[in-house]
Amino acid sequence: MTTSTLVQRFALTTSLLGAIGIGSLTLTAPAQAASITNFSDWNTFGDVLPTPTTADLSTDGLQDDDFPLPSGSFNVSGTPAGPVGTVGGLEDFIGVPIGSLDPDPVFPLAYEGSAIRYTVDAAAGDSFSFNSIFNTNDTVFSDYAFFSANGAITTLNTAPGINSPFQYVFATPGTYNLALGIVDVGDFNGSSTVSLSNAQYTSTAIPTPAVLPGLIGMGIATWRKRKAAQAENSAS
Ligand SMILES: [Ca+2]
Ligand SMILES: [Ca+2]
Repeated sequence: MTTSTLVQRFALTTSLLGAIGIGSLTLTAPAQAASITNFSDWNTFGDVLPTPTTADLSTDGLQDDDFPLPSGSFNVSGTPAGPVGTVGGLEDFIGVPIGSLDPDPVFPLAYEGSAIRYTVDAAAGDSFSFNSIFNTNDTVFSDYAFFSANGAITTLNTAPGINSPFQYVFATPGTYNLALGIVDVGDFNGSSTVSLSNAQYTSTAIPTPAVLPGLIGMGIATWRKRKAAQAENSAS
């Protein structure tokens, strides 16, 4: 295909999309998607350092819990990690029953942590994805980072230093309370961090390839009618 043919086809496609009124739809991202991918727009609990593109969280409670490193070595914000397993604690913040973050109902329990949360109205098939990197100096217990959607908690990759992608697909339409967090397990000591990045929201609201041919077919019909009308006007 020559460059000029390519340009002509692009011009025709743009014209057709404009004729059927979806040109702007394909070029403008939904406001909701822009917001959920900005970590600065998420609510925070405990030790969180959010930016528009990243969020760092830790289990550092600023209580000499980074031993053998100096106190506060893992803290990212100056605010201590918050309590787990109590009213007004981390479970209340992310909207799950107290005890939900404990690896075991008896032992070990989760002691403190940090999280961010965001509420989104999703359509079936929409997806939210991000990357996480977990790090820890805890050699006794296994602290962990997690993702939750309406109370369903999934543990993220806890292999230290590995940049891991994660994707959640919304199975049914509705309002979803999302949370990302990290907890100290077994005791308050041995700090851990998680770094989040690359948040993306894919919406099914944009016409899919399956329906585009039909829409373009409608556009061609409209375009031909206009051309015919123009030709008729020119002739008269
Ligand atoms: Ca701690
Ligand atoms: Ca720990």
